[in-house]
Amino acid sequence: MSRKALSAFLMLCFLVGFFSVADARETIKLGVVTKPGSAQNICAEKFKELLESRSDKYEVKIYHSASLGTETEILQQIQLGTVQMGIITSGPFDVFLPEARVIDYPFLFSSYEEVDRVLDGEPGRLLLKRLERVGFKGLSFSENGFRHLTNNKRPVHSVDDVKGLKIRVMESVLHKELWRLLGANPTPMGWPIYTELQQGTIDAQENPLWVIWTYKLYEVQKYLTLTHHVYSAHIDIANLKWFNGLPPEDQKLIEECMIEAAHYQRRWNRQNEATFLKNLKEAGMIVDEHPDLESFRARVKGIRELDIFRAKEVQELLPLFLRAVGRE
Ligand code: EAX
Repeated sequence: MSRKALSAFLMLCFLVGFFSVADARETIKLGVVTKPGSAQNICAEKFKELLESRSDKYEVKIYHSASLGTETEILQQIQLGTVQMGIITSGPFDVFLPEARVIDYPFLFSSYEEVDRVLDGEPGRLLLKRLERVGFKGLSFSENGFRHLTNNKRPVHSVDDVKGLKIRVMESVLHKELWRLLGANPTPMGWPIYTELQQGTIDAQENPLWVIWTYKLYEVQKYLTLTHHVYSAHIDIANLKWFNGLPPEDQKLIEECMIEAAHYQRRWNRQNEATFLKNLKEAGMIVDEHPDLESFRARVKGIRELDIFRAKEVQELLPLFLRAVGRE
């Protein structure tokens, strides 16, 4: 090889090497159960955009539309470390960490301001920290929203109308107990559930308005009751071991990007809520906007006495959350 050819060859090797190093971003697998356009996905996409624009070290690959299974299954994969991150509804966390169910305590929050104050404050921080016990790094809370009841049997105005409804609930210990207390016949199932509703295996389900709209549940559910019975967060998490193995400045960046994405997504949820309700009415759902919530509250009053809330680790957090909303 002539000297000229050799130096051209070396230059080529250098350039190839340079570009492949510059392009070698580490892939972060991030799981959400929902499809594009959903609350979880809005947060995931924002996080991806922020992190990839602020660092050239990572590429975020979003696994969505149940491609990794149900939320419970995604949580298991994050725990194992085969998936690094996830944006997961708070409900199913209580199978992994009982105290996570304090967020979903029925009728806990009465406004979004209260939600932000508590989840962004000390109680929320403590709960995120507790997740480390089961192998998760808790980064932030984004939002599923206040949950409402839909069914295909009859208008539900007071709690007595719930009696005997076959309702799908999340794979959560609390949600199953809650609907049992309310008089329904609850079956825990992962997401999605359109087919089960369509085929009539179940009569009812409960979810925030965006879900009922985005997943076209109005096609298979006639009645909507604005029960606001549970505020549902997403907990935005990473595998703890993976996260702790990253350079500190990257940990900080990832956390910042997720917090920012979560705040962006909460705004999106709140800004669009009225439109979702309008759309659902226009789609023909029969909506009870002012149900007899007192009857619901009265029925679940004793929930605190159940073992699921008396467990020691739950008791360590519940009073804190109740106090934070002025309930004790
Ligand atoms: O976000 O399973 C559920 O009911 C969740 O709210 C669902 O993932 C939609």
